[in-house]
Amino acid sequence: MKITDARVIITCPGRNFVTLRIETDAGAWGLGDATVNGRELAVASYLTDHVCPTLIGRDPQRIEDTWQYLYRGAYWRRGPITMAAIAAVDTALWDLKAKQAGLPLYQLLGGACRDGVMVYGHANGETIEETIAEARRYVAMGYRAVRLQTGVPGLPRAYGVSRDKLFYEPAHSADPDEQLWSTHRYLPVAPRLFAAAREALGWEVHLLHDAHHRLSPIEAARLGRDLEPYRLFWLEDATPAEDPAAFRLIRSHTTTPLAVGEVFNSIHDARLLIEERLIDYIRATVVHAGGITHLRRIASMADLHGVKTGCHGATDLSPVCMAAALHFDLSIPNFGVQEYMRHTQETDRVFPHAYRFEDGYLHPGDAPGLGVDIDEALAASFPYRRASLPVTRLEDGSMHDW
Ligand code: CS2
Ligand code: MG
Repeated sequence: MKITDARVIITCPGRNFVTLRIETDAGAWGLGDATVNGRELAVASYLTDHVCPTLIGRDPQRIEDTWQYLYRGAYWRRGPITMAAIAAVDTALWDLKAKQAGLPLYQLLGGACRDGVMVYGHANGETIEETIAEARRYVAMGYRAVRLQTGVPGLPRAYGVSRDKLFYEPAHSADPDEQLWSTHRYLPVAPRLFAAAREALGWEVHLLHDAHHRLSPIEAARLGRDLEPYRLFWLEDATPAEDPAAFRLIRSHTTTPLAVGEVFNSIHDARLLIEERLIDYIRATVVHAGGITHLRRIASMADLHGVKTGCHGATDLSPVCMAAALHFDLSIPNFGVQEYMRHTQETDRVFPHAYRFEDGYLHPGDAPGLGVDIDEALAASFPYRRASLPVTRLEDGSMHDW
């Protein structure tokens, strides 16, 4: 079997998505997600200009060899753009192989380890009351885990607190929107939110929170301690993810479980955190961490050290990535939870998919391959729109993480 075509499809059904489609002389084809929020065209060019020409004529069945060829062969290893491009090829090849076998991908990955994939939804509100009302809606829909984010008085439009309900899109303007941050204002609010949430929602539902890399290590340690009485499932991205040693300090002060890694693209980003057991959940996901082949390696290393997975699943990860993550989640022993932000109806129409939500769990379905298609004619009716993630300044106008 030979690859005869590899092309990039860019579409914006509410937000931008970059998808790679690989075709073969045997008629089998596969899809891979290559979306990097706010930097979509860089990955599209990396694929179209540098990777796709080298794929033509290759045997699509050689998934590991192709991964090594693209990773080692480029000389410039790692990095979000490179790894998203490799991820797209890798995902498309797994999709193709599973379709050839007539099996849903999770069967090729060793079969199901569980009946379904527990997911968490997103409750956002300007006030604590509004956030809790949203969380109630998720619990009523059957969710067993909910992430809670609330507005901070004095900080208009805090990052990660969506005004939209059910959907959430931080990249909302062509040029970066400038937002304000003050940890001093935020720190007392989060424990109040979770005290009220436990009071209103009880203790059965899992509660999660994301600090979006905004705290210093000692502030994160304080927040972790203050949240201990409310037994969070996790506190995510407490400090900037490029400084793993900061987690030694946080870990030594708090028993609140810690999650990090949605911005990781390589096993090397996660190594110290996992080997020293500084985190409880690793957030790396298929598209941003080198595809299924590389993510399996990260998950195996995590399993050795008692760390579970919690794949990133925001709306900027396309249904192709979501499906790939679900097949992966179903098949690994150390799965923890999967983030699930719903896509818009337009996105779901462009990417018809077999995965389904039931009783707080997602299941990838039993269609051969990933179980996701792309309606190319419809995709073409939603042309690319430049969109950037916001930039954050402190109250004195300076730029620092905290
Ligand atoms: C967030 C993301 O889902 C999360 O946990 O941190 O929404 C993140 O802000 C976006 O995916 C960035 O593209
Ligand atoms: Mg996050």
